[in-house]
Amino acid sequence: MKSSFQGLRTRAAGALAGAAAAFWSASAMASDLVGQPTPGGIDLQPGVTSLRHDAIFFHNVILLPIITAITIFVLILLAWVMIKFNKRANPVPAKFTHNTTLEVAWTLIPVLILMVIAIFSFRLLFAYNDMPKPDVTVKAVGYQWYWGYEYPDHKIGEFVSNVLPEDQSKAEGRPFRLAATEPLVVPVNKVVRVQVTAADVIHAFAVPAFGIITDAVPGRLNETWFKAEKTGVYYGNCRELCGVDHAFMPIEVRVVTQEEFDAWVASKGGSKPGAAPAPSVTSASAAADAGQPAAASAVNPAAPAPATPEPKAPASAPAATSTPAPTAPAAK
Ligand SMILES: [Cu+2]
Repeated sequence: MKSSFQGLRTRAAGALAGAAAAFWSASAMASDLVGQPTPGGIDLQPGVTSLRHDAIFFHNVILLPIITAITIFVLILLAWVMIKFNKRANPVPAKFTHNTTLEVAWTLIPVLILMVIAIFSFRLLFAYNDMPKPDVTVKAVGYQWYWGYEYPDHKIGEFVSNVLPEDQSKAEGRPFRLAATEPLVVPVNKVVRVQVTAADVIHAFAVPAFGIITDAVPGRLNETWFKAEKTGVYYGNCRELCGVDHAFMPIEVRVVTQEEFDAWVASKGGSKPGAAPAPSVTSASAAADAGQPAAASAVNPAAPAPATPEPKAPASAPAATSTPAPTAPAAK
């Protein structure tokens, strides 16, 4: 699926990619920032995952030329009608009401266009859905108004990621409202599964450079994935209007080498998946957030299914929180 997309991409690059795509991207490409928006930039933010490349291809090479061609065609038709068939140029209008050839054409041609779009669209949709075996699982919980991150397989309990204050952002030369106090750290060229949920209202986890956006819904565990090709810092935001500080819950993802990632995991008190279970702080910290996060901690035990059984979590979760937590009993 992916290879056919790539093959098409290279073939189309020579022929089709010209015109619209080149026009749009050339103007902004020279100075495009990777992983964050470019001031005054047009075109989509460049990406570092294969899905993002496919999505950009779909937009720039398939959709944009089709939309442009249809718009120009309709514009020409309108102009033709206005000039040729106005009252002065054509005082006696024709009386016919049907034209079979024309009617068949204006039914069939749009159907064919939609079918072409659907082929590419569904391919992309399936590619998004086909998550390879994940190497790293992270859980992102949306709160009003910050993110909580957790690495269930690495036994790293939930930690809070807030917006980096403006003065601090300036001092450190990092983009305000994109930089976060605690980044999400992931290894490069590894499949990262992101499980997304929320504890209060609906949020959405979006990182344009990875081409992902997933709703964070209380009581639901959504899932998406990415595999970053390059190390670097990639920014995203909450993408669902969630209250007054919606604009202040950025997502900062640091893609690092495996060694750096292992060091970071160790610095967070985590362990490699499959290693002896470290004293788990997962359920304790989730419960310590008190009140509303109950939904998030209730969802937790069922889904991630860590390699080592963790009897403590299901046992302590219902005790610590006031909700009955119906999903708790033994995962798998
Ligand atoms: Cu929001």
